[in-house]
Amino acid sequence: MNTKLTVLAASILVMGATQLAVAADAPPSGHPGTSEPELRYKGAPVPMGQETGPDTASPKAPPLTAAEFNRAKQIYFERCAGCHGVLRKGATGKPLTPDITLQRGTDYLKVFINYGSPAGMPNWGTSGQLTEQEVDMMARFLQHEPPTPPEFGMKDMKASWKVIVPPEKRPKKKENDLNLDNLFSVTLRDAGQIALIDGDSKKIVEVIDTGYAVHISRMSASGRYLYVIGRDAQINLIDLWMKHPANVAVIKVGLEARSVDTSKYKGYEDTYAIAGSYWPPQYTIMKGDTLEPLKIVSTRGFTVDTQEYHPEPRVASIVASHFHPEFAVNVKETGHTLMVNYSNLNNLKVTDIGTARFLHDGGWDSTRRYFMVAANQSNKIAVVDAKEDKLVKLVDVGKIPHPGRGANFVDPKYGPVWATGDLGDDQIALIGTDPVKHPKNAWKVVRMLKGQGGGSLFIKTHPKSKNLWVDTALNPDPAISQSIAVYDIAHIDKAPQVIKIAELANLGDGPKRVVQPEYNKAGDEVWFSVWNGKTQESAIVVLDDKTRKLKTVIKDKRLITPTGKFNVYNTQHDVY
Ligand code: DHE
Repeated sequence: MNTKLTVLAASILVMGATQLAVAADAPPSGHPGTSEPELRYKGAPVPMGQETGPDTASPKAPPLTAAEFNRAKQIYFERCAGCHGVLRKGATGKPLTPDITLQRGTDYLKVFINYGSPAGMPNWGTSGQLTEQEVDMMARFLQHEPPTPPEFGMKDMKASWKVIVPPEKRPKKKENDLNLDNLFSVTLRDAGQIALIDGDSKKIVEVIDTGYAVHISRMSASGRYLYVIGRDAQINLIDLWMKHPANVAVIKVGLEARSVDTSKYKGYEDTYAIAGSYWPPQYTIMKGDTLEPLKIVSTRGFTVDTQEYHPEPRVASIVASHFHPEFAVNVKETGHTLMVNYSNLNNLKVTDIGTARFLHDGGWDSTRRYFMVAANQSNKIAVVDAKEDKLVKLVDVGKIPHPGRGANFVDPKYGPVWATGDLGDDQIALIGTDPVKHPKNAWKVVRMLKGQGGGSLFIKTHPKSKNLWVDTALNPDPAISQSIAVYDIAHIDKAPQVIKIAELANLGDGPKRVVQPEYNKAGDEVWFSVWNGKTQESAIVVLDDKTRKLKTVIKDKRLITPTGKFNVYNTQHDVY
């Protein structure tokens, strides 16, 4: 391991010992002006702590000892960088660069850190999360030049890249009896693992080590390869054809990341993988079957509206187009959706579509032509036409939309719609998606449903289902975060039924957040994670979609902090 990676590994160990701010059992913010779901969600730690360049004390700033500098840096990455940016140039939170902080001075900064602000800054001091000494130390630290984490280029990627089983040594055909179409890859977030669960028997087939605070899984076009990304920007490539599916390649594409996908256009099935990083701000195209890094592209640039330079616009969701050999790469802070054409990597063609700032998650409409992506802090959904490669519309929705990949169904009155729930309020927006047969409704909010409350993360249905499921995993009220709302699509304007999912799991203590509905391949079962703290028991609850009655509870001591669940067939074919 080279020095940089050794330092990184050490910093990850440090982070591993710290409880994540956004973990299921994170303490509430306690600040009246700050919505708790928002804080739980976005104020997450950056897994890099010590992995920064040399510390430079600024002569004009109040003094800090080396030990204080190190501790302050750690606290900054754990608690502040998620909102204020790694470089402190501002992201969803305000910029905190020395030109601003020096003018404010220590006392002013201390008040802010202590009491928070109605604009969303938590009260780190009065909530007891930082001691008086720590508040004072942070106020002084913020007046020094921000320590900058290193870049991560081809040399670093190659040093981290390992092909565990080369393609020629892999099976020529499927060597296990698994019904791969109905296999689920389940994120075991705080264990840094995924569990492969057989959707037919509901048994755990394998538990596989992945990156730190593992985040999402995506499937190759053929359904053979599973790609898993951790927050530490580690990608694990798992071959589902092996007798015992296992890692066949691994790489790190940066210091922090969230998204991965694979080429799905005809003729390019399984050819390329792509991952977007939060730090450094870049995306990397890799060989699909080995993860060999081929091309790295920076996303630094200008905001779409005010056209100001942003030094660290993070890469949020990425999806693979079905209309062109392209990936849609969403650059968060600047608000650009990049259609990256992978047919010629040396002469890379990128169509830069200006959408809206703070792009986050999203999914296709039912025709897979229009990509619907949440610009979350802008309270908008951007509709991108992947055939014509252009912005169709920015649709105003509720506060902080968070669709996951969203839900497609046919509204009894308005025709085909795609839906999102919100983190910041109790609304669920239904947006018309059929410009041909329902042109009047297209790209408009045709209905706003009322949900259980804010803190919604994921919404789901299936083409064969008559139900629409909406979670409220981050709502501060346990009665709401532990249950799910289900709407009858045929009577979509009727109040939803509320099902107490966590209660069905019959677990011990803990937050037991009910998160991310996911269907099986047949579309007749829906799975929910009951996400508990790392040392508490969690479970997956499976309901019969038609009767809405309990089918099974999956419990196993290896099911540590299950969150996202990815059915192979539905993920491979973008069914949602
Ligand atoms: Fe996620 C998707 C980023 C916290 C569970 N999350 C995404 C995507 C992004 C993102 C950009 C879209 C990826 C894509 O489609 O290519 N998530 C972030 C964050 O920046 C954030 C707010 C804070 C952080 O530090 O990571 C964050 N995410 C969480 C969680 O705390 C969740 C609830 C639990 C967990 O496992 O960590 C969580 N995110 C998920 C899931 C998806 C996701 C399950 C995929 C949903 C899907 O159906 O595709």
